[in-house]
Amino acid sequence: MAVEIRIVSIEAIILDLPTIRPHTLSMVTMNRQSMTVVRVLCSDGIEGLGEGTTIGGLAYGPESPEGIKLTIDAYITPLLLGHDATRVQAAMDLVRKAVKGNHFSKCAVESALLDCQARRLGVPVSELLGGRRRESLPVAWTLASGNTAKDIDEAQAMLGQRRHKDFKLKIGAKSIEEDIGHVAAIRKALPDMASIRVDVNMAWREREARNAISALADAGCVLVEQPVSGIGPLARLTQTSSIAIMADEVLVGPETALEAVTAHAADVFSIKIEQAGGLFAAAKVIAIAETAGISVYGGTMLEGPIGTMAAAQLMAGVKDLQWGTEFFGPLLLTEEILEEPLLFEDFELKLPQGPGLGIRLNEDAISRFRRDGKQPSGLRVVG
Ligand code: MUC
Ligand code: MG
Repeated sequence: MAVEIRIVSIEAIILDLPTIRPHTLSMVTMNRQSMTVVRVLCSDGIEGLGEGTTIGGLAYGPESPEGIKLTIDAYITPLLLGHDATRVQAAMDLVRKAVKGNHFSKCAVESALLDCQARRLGVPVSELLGGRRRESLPVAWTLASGNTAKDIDEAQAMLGQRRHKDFKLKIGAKSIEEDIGHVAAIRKALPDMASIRVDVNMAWREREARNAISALADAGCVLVEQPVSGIGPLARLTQTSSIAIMADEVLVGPETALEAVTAHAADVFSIKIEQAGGLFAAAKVIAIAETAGISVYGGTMLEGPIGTMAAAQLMAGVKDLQWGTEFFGPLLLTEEILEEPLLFEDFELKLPQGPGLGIRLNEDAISRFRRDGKQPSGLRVVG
């Protein structure tokens, strides 16, 4: 009789990593990124990785790095220890029954379980999600230094290195007039091959957004992400906008995706695995969008390399990726936490061929940046 493979330990470790420069969004300026790294060890010696990461503590979303760790340590781990490690969906059913909300924590654990199972089977995680349609993904860069001249220099450097040609500008913290001037100046300074999009992170009200979107279109911006909060206002703006409107914050799982398509709330959905509640939930959001004729885009919570690769493994299977992704999170960090860095070249992120997520942690970097200062537990990746 086959011996069942069990989950034997789950560790949640908070890392604090500096960013290459301040990153200014409408609600917060980040100077560092904190991520909760999840390591799941199974009885066959296989270890898997997941990541729970948000932006600016509790400034962006309802979960913080500390809350993610607490949810995993106190509520999810006790449920899963001893559970069959090869039955990822069944394990997550158990978690969903006992833990409401907490999408980021669930995503981190589910990613680690999928990493384990894919390693066990000797295939990339993408193969557990339906298989790849591409081996690399277009990656946009976010200009958010808070200064127009610096943003232009940064964009020109990225174009010169052939690292990014699509740029998302974070606006909404300043007046609309200043923001429009900022967008127009950057558009003018960059060559035609560069595209300019903006993310307002819900900072505007509907009426001001309507006028601002029309001015952004005149300035050469091609897409506006989440200008206002709420599905209703977003839907009304989508109906009148001449440029694409993208939904982000309103999409917190398949149910909200269904509400958003029913209301025709956007032209594009930003798919975020953490916001959706995990890779399987994000796959449902993608299916809902595709069925409704809405484009999908690979969004980020500025995750480090683990969360970024989990999302990349999912987006590799998307059929039409007209707007690409923004999987640049690891490049915002000054430090490398992988043995082998993710490969960004020719404006794309290359997917690794190895099993699972296809990445390995650099243990020295983990020791150096873990908040609790603890030394490694002795658990290591096998296979
Ligand atoms: C968001 O709202 O999309 C993505 C890029 C960035 O700079 O912030 C994130 C969050
Ligand atoms: Mg956004």
